[in-house]
Amino acid sequence: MRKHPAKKAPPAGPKPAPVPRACPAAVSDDAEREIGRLSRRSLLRGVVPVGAALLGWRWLITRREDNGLPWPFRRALEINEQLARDYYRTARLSPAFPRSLAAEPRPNGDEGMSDDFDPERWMLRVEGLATSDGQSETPITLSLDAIKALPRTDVVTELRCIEGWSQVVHWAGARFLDFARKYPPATRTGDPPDVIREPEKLVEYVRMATPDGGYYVGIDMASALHPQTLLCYELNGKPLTLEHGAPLRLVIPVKYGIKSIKRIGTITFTNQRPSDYWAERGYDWYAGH
Ligand SMILES: Nc1nc2c(c(=O)[nH]1)N[C@H]1C(S)=C(S)[C@@H](COP(=O)(O)O)O[C@H]1N2
Ligand SMILES: [Mo]
Repeated sequence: MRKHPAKKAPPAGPKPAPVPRACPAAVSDDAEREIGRLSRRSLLRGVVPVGAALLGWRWLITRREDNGLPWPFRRALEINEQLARDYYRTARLSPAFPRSLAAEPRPNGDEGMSDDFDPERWMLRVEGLATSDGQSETPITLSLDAIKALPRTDVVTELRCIEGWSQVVHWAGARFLDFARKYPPATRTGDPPDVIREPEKLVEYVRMATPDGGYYVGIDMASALHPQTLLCYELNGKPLTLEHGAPLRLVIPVKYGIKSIKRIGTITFTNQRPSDYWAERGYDWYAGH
């Protein structure tokens, strides 16, 4: 055992005068208060949260089960999944702009927009819909009211033309996604369609053409179901005019303007990659940007 070094002897000589202390009793009271304050604080910082966490944990693990997990865990997984899906979708969102920047775009291109068109007699033809066994059935026709009955959605995005100009426009209409939920496409697999949970099972393409067949576009299903893709009937707060594609046009901000077909006559869900007016004239079929 090591010996402690011997204490130094106090220096010889007269005892130093005691250092004056301001009221010793007050000092120890202060110290006690400080200790009390610290332990109360450590109680709040340590014991209370730990206790709360334990209670919380007990609450969690004693919850009703949902698919083999206490429901709060199941909900957390579902929220995670939703976040992942939302992230996937929103990761590709086209930039949105303030409405104050929106203006009327130059009317551009009138292929397939013959003068003898009568908007009053217009009906939308839809082909390639699913039946309950996932196969396509006979075409249906829809009025504009059927499209307007779907939830109205606004987007303020840039219309970008391959000619080099672009314009911020405020469009309104039905999301193509909501249209496809109400009128589901046939599937490739023969399964019943589930547009939200199993879009990969749907046929791969959407074809749209003007009533006279003079202009037509092919769209991949993922871009058609993109949350900013609209079946549009309003431009900058007013009903679409004929030159901008009344009664119904496509607005697909993730692609160049060539794909935003005006005056849609027919929508076809199909597994054959559709021909495309501008792709046949040398432009990129996908036309994303
Ligand atoms: N039916 C039809 N839709 C069309 C076109 C066309 O020639 N015919 N041109 C496309 C092109 S190249 C562009 S840039 C946009 C322009 O839309 P806007 O005329 O409403 O500005 O429409 C697209 N949709
Ligand atoms: Mo364009």
